[in-house]
Amino acid sequence: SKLPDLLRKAPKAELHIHIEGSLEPELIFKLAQRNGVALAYPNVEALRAAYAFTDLQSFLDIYYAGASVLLKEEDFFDMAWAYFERAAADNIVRAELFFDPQTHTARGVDTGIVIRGLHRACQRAQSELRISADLILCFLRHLSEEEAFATLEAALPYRELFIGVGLDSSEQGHPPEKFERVFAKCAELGLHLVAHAGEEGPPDYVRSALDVLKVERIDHGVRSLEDPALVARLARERIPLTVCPLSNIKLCVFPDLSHHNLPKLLDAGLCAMLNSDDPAYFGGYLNDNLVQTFEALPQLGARQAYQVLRNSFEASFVPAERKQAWI
Ligand code: ES4
Ligand code: ZN
Repeated sequence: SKLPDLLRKAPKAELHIHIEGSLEPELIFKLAQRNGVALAYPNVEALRAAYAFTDLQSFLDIYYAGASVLLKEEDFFDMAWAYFERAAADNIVRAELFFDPQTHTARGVDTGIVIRGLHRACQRAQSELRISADLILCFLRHLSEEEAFATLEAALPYRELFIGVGLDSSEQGHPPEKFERVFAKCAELGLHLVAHAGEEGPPDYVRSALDVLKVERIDHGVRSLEDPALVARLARERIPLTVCPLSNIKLCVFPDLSHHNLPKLLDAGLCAMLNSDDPAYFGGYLNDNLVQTFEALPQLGARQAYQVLRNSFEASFVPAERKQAWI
């Protein structure tokens, strides 16, 4: 079939990529050496062998450990630039990158170091690779709302260098309601709003992300299908779901790609598209997600391929004029 080739070559947008999750083991070891950081693993192979996850938390533990090598502005630049080179190879023309300041401030790395390094890589992606790129600051939901407010405060001198905020990390037991006030403040600041919901957590978390946090997109949202009234609403309001198939398999949300619910989400008329989430940890970048998912699910054909690519642009936070040119 020619579909995999079309998927690979088509222009596309990536809207759900944690830039710290693009840190490949080789770069982790290079940065550890450069910065004199000790790692709990003797080499790249041993680290990669530890990438066997049973759920979200088992992944997050090793993801935060990997990020411990990031100290200098140049480290953040190098990490993001490595992602953009991969993105260009996948014909990504628009990328919205999540980053987690609290993962770094906890180690004494200033928010300005993080944002400036990532922003320089975004600028170079535009000038050298013709990739339109922006940053979305994520609050860690296992921490308090007070800590989220402090994170926002520290980022405000760089307000023009990010376009929105998100909510990530451990979902279960940390409902969207916990962050109602800080998201209201972000809305006042004119920031775009998104949140992870319905990845491991229940459909009610998707509903409260919409009603309480007033987010414009839901990250993952695959468990929404357990609630038909919610699905009808997501379709009616055209709320985008940033779906990450390889992530869902690695974190045991579905047993394998042939059991993923993407065909049902699309049949329900939802604005779903594919994303890589944490490509260095989940075994593939965006084109790997697209090709493997379409190969594993015979219900997905050319119509659905066109739909998910189109949805990726429709759901992106680019000005309407430019969006029109892509769609
Ligand atoms: C994440 Cl897959 C996933 N879910 C929630 N938070 C995250 N942070 C990085 N990857
Ligand atoms: Zn994610």
